[in-house]
Amino acid sequence: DFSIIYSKDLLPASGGEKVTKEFLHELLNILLGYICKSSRRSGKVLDFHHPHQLKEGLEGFSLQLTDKPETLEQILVDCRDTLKYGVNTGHPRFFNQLSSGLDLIGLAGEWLTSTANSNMFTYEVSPVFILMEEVLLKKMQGIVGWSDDEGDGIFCPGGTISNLYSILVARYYFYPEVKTRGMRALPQLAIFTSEHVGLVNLEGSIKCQWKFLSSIQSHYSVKKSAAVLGMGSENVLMVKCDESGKMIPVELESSIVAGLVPFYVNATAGTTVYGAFDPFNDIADICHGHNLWMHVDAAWGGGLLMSDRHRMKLQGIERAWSVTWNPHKMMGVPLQCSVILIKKRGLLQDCNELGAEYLFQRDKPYDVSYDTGDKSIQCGRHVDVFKFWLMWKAKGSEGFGSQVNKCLENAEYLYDQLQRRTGFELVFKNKPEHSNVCFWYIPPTMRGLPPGPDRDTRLHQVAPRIKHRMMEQGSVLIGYQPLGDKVNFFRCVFSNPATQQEDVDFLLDEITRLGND
Ligand code: ABU
Repeated sequence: DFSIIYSKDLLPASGGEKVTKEFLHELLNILLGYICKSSRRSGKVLDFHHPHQLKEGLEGFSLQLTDKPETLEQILVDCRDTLKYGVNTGHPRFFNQLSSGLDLIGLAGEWLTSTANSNMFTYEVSPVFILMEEVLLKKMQGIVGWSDDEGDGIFCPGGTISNLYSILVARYYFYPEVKTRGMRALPQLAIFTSEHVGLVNLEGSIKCQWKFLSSIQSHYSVKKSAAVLGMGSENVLMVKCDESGKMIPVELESSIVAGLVPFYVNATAGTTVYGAFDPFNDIADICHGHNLWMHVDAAWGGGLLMSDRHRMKLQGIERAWSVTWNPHKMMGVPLQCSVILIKKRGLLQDCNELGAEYLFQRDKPYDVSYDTGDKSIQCGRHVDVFKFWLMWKAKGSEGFGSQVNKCLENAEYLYDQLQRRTGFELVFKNKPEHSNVCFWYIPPTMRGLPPGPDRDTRLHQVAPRIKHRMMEQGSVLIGYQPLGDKVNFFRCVFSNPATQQEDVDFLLDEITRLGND
């Protein structure tokens, strides 16, 4: 009876072992119930409530904190409710984000990680996890195509931070004095990235034809990093892309000659919206010719390196000086799990090391090069490595490869269906390279309208309206956005191995049903 038991009765309270086990068993039952339901197609993807409704409290679920402790009975109810009002990102019909699914080995890894409750800064407190990090980083560097005597890296919190590391280290490589003297010691530097990755204020730079013409912002991490690092977001220069979202090398070449003091180019493996892969070899040639740091943001596309069928899309990535790769996206590792790989050894440490003596003493009784925490810009660092290591053990590299292949097969199936069904239009005609499929739904009343501003104005409102209805019904979830001169369109992405072709059919049926005006 948990109604008279409180957290103080759990371990380490004396005699608390029995009640601790009972409490955790009860919690486990809640989690298992949720896990089993999460992949059932009959269940909802979400039970949407507005912020004010959740804040006001629903059916006894209150977010407010009290001075007096609650009973464990209430704590268990709170756990159940938290899951109930959240979004089931493991549902086979959750297509909203690049990271989705619920890998059970990964989940087991996350549970173990929380149980160990350790910190990644030193070997002394995380001996096993530190060595696992080394094993995984080496493995990933090998897969990228770097030789055994090159490669360094660190796990960090998300792709944006991984990209930030790459700019930080690149800047240090060319201008090591920045570490002590700051930006005043440097010329005005320019960073280059594709317009599908940066963020363009179209009001300023491209003529607006329609009022809804959007910023091109597939992913904003490069601009954000430039702002955080004191380099200025305006010094990130956008390189034009072709129709399918790939950076055009000659455009890069011409922006470089025109610009400030160039030092860094971000190429992308799998842009956020289109899933495009830049031409890495061409970009590497240009970087080599101008002595520029070449980074590949493979946060989303890195997973394709695991597939024999698809890894050629990343040809040339081995020539990059740094690579971002998020196993929490295409490889299905539970959030969060992101890596920055740096080709030249020692740079990461030199760039970030401050040698705090309360952590990184040099006279410890072991090889202190394993105190890798000073490579990081953080102090405390979560253990993101174990769940990934455990999944790799459980699937092998081959298992990840099959998982990726399956997701891309689903994307191809959707691409084919969109061309067969009435009322759907592809945003770009080419077969998708990644698992992103971008399309419009044209409601019956709009079919036959001539192209032009009036049609665009109406079409711009279609995807948000359908998504609104989708959220209310909770049957399926997919994202939408405008991009450049393209009005709001749906982006479907596949990264959940639980998704089957029947879910793709369901998605299209549901859009048709909800989009009927
Ligand atoms: N890091 C980009 C994530 C965006 C998305 O899931 O759609």
